[in-house]
Amino acid sequence: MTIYRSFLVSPRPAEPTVSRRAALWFVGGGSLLLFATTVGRSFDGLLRRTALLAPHGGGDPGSGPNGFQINKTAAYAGIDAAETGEDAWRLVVTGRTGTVRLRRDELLRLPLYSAALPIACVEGWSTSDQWWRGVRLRDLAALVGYDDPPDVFVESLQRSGAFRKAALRANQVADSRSLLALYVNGEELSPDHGHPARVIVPAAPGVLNTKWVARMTFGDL
Ligand SMILES: Nc1nc2c(c(=O)[nH]1)N[C@H]1C(S)=C(S)[C@@H](COP(=O)(O)O)O[C@H]1N2
Ligand SMILES: [Mo]
Repeated sequence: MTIYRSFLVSPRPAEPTVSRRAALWFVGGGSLLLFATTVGRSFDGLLRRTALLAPHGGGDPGSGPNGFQINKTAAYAGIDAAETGEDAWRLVVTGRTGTVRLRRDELLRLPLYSAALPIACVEGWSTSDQWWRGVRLRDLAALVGYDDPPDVFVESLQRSGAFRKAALRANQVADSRSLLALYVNGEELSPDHGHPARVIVPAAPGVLNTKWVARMTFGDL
């Protein structure tokens, strides 16, 4: 930081502003960073090869539907294609002013926004940024009576398992990057990534990014 600053504020740019020692430190720091990245990557590779921790998207980081790995497949979660289809699926949103049931095509008529966000699973893997597109969580809160977003309790079509539900804090709902995503990387969400709709929020463990969302209940939890 200080090195950068001394570059920026240097009154006489022609003069060398980085001492030899600082330059060495800088280069050293650079290769350390490179080293750390490489170690991280091969560590990642090891994790991917161990059956227990490996994401189920395949052997390499970018594989899986929509171009990135998956945690639990739709089949594993017991998601039936019949309940995710246009005719059957409704998003049930509840809040201060009551309950709203939205078809997918109705959701798509709300303002859609994009956010580049990764999925970071506590099991030890994460994706690079993926390009999500969907409805802002705070807009869904507004639909049921909140100008100031409260917490939300999100439930999946998935009937059992610890990951079928998640609670998000008011500040996570308020973040303009927090979406109920309908698309990722320019495509429809694939079944395994949570079709027809899934949560994506910034800077949170992957487990909060509930897939196959069926119900959202706003209100302080
Ligand atoms: N309904 C449901 N949502 C879920 C899960 C799940 O098992 N069921 N797994 C969570 C976990 S632990 C992670 S890391 C992410 C993984 O998302 P992905 O499979 O699309 O990569 O989804 C989250 N959402
Ligand atoms: Mo996860």
